[in-house]
Amino acid sequence: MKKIYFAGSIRGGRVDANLYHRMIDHMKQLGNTVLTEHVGSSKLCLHEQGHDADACIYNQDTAWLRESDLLVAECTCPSLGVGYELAYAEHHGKPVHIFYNRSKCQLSAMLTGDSYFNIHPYETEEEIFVALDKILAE
Ligand code: 6K6
Repeated sequence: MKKIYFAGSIRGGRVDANLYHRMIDHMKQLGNTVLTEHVGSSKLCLHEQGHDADACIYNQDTAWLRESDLLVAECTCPSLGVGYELAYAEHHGKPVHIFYNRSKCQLSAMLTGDSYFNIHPYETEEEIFVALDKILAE
């Protein structure tokens, strides 16, 4: 069973928050630990909270990234924080799986052009779950 860092947009916009929740639930149901369950929560505080509170978020999230076995990101809604986490995970040698809905967005060339990343374009939600089953069985 794996420790998964799930990355999804927070201050970048919460339009896909329910999808994040379903992806997190699916990975947990397979018996994995998702370190960042709050990313799928509807009750997150979205506002800047001052340097000290944001520093706590940064320190906790980067510690979880270093502790994780892999990173799974849903990138349809662009997010600076998620972009940072992807580069941080690459720097620390963590496997990175990036999902995006190809009918809703075009992924940044800084992601599609980086052969380190495993990129999973999808059109239906079912495709996400099939891919997650395969990734997490490895
Ligand atoms: C929790 C406690 C106080 O405030 C909060 C809410 N904020 C965040 N909590 C935890 N992780 C966060 C928070 N804001 C951003 N992140 C991390 O950055 C998450 O791991 C997301 O994957 C990513 C989202 O970045 P933005 O730029 O869209 O916010």
